[in-house]
Amino acid sequence: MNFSRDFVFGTATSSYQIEGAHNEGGRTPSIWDTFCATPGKVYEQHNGDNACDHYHRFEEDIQTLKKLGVDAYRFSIAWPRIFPEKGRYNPEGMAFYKNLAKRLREEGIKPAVTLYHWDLPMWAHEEGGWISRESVEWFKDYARTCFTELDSLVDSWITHNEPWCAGFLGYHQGVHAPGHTNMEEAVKAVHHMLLSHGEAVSMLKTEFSSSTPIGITLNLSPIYAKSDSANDQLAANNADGYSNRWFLDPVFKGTYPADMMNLFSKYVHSYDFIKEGDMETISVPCDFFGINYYSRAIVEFSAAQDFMSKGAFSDYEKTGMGWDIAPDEFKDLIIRLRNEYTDLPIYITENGAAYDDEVVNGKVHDVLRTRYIEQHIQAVSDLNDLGMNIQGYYLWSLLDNFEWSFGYDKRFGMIYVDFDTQERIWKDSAYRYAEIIKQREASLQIGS
Ligand code: GBH
Repeated sequence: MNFSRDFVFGTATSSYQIEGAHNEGGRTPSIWDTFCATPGKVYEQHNGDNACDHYHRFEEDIQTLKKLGVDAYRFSIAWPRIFPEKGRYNPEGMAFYKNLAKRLREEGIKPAVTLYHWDLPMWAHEEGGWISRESVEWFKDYARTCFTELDSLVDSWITHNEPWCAGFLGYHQGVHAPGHTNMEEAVKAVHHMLLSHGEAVSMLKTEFSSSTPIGITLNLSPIYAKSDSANDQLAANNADGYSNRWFLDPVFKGTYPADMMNLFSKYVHSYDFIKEGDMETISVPCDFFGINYYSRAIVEFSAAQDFMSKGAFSDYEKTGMGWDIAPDEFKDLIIRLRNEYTDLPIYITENGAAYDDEVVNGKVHDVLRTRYIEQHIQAVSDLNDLGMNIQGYYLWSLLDNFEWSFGYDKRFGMIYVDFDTQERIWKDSAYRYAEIIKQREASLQIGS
């Protein structure tokens, strides 16, 4: 592996997944609190009420980050801590993030801050949520407050995390909050999320004249057809449209893909929610591009599955989520993005794997996760050797945490969390990650 000194090694979390303290500091519920309380939505009806109790233990967690030797820490802000009610700013909620960012900086760790990692305030949902175009205005108010209070303490801003999940899993597949199953709503929700992204980017640059880098994070998955048959090829094209192009095209080309607009029009009765100027707003230039990569997919044709396409059998080794381990396909993905979409610096803002970890004599030998991480960091190094300009890698995740609809059943952390005692235990992967970060410095000293 070969990384320059200014390559950023980091790790990532999100507010609802780790903070807990759901009713402290003036926080009101988000759509995830409500979704968790709805029977049948989340594994064993788990919720983020306490999660990793990071809200109270952030000092300890910062010490862990320091021991790991990471350059940067990616976390998200809980919107309902900042605006617990419509139009009411809550400085106490902001104080938590100000202090967190300040303490990170004092320890030499760069804060990379995501504005929206899925915890929409319930008040906003009750007023129509992302389906309403007004959400763009609510998000702008929220972003403006965050920029005002935090811009001087933050090293990079990410507007949205994975609008595919927030939009399509939340409003179309119904497996994420708010649990709707309406494609027309989902397409509108995505549009408003993307608009709010563009508006926030422009705001930071014009209203604030800030030079803090800002971008968006998309979850992208390379998709392959099961066979050469025209039907399977079509299925792959459609799945790619639904998962990837529906986001890449507007952000980088200022258009939605025409073939997908056509397919979606079976459900979307009118596209008149796309107003003049919207596509220019969405495609405003950013400073970097964030990518979350976990897996690839293979699809086959099925008339019933429509544009979602049917997942096909794959003989690849899987993680504990059942997702294919595919570092080579990760390389295909990045090369394609360079060829078809953008020259912006890329950050891998998430990559990692869940496994059923076991604590034995106070240790966690997570051999498979360690290998997954090594393979993907090696892929980043290979990609940079090809000139792909990836400037950072954030491991998902620092801690085992609330894995959305899987509750605490799936562990993504490099640090094990005992959710009864809140004890944190370093897994082997954490030691290995710290070593990789350190080795970079050692090898560079020899080389330079
Ligand atoms: C991210 O979502 C989230 O940002 C984060 O909050 C979460 O904890 C983390 O990942 C782990 O899940 O088609 O079967 O091959 C990732 C969401 C994961 C969605 C991979 C699409 C495709 C799996 N994506 N998934 S498959």
